[in-house]
Amino acid sequence: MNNEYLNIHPEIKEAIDNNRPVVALESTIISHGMPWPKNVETAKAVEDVVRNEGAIPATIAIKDGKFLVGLTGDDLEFFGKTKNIWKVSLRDMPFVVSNHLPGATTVAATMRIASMAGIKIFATGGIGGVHRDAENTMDISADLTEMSNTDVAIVSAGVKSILDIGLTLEYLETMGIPVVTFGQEEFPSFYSSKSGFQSPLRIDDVAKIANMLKVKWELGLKGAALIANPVQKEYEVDADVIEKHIQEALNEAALNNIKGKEVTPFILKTIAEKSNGESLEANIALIKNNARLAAQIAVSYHQ
Ligand code: PSU
Ligand code: MN
Repeated sequence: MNNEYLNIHPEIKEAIDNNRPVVALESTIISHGMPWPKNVETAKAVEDVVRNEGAIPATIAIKDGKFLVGLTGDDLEFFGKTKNIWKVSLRDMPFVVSNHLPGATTVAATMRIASMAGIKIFATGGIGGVHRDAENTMDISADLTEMSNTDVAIVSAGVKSILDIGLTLEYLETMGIPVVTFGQEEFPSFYSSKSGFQSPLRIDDVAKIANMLKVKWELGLKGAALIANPVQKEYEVDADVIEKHIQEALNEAALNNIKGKEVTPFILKTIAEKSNGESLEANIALIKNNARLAAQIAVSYHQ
């Protein structure tokens, strides 16, 4: 907590010190996951959702050599509007911090900073995972390895089908990460409540999820749990339509020789363009939905 690199907003610090519910939120989705101004509007709306459930939002980013836990409205504008914000996963952290560069944090980096600050629950849209063709590219997100390490629960809308969902679930199993779907048997695939994969666990009751987290960490079982929250029916995007956009986006990524950390943002952006904003509307709806569930879990966890 006395980490000199941590800059925790006083309201959040007070909540953490008094064991009150706080929900961490990431910033890569703001700088690299959505276009301006929807990104900033959404980031603010998501914070409001968390507050309305009785928890304190803690959006996390990197600026001026510090890990910011809690962003001001001006910070949100800055990270939403500025070009060339670094997308910071764990391997980028020392470079970005030591050079005082502005950085948006991925799930992996956000989890690590949340954990340093003492925050247990984190809401996002989609996590990174094992990419399609990973058997050739070795493209596996550091989000997964970080989840095996750091004691923060993540609420997401499942795993986006730009990834290989089956391999991602296998990897989560290997890493010992509990995967719970809220309210249904099937693991969701971000834009769709379906994926064709059975969820390893199903829990319909928020208090039971919070209790499972408590027990996991009391048992000394390190690492995250993934809470998959299916997108609401009215915002679902037809899986065949999304698949067509994904195929095209993957082809364009290959043609443009997109590699490494650029792959995920490139594919997300291309799908959003091709779907004429339909995928963006789903994205906004589901992240609010995840923030709501995460806040409810945090409230229950901190009772
Ligand atoms: N998937 C999404 N939306 C996102 C991301 C992934 O549906 O915004 C972002 C998250 O910040 C995630 C990161 O942590 O991409 C993963 O990037 P990579 O695949 O390069 O590890
Ligand atoms: Mn990758």
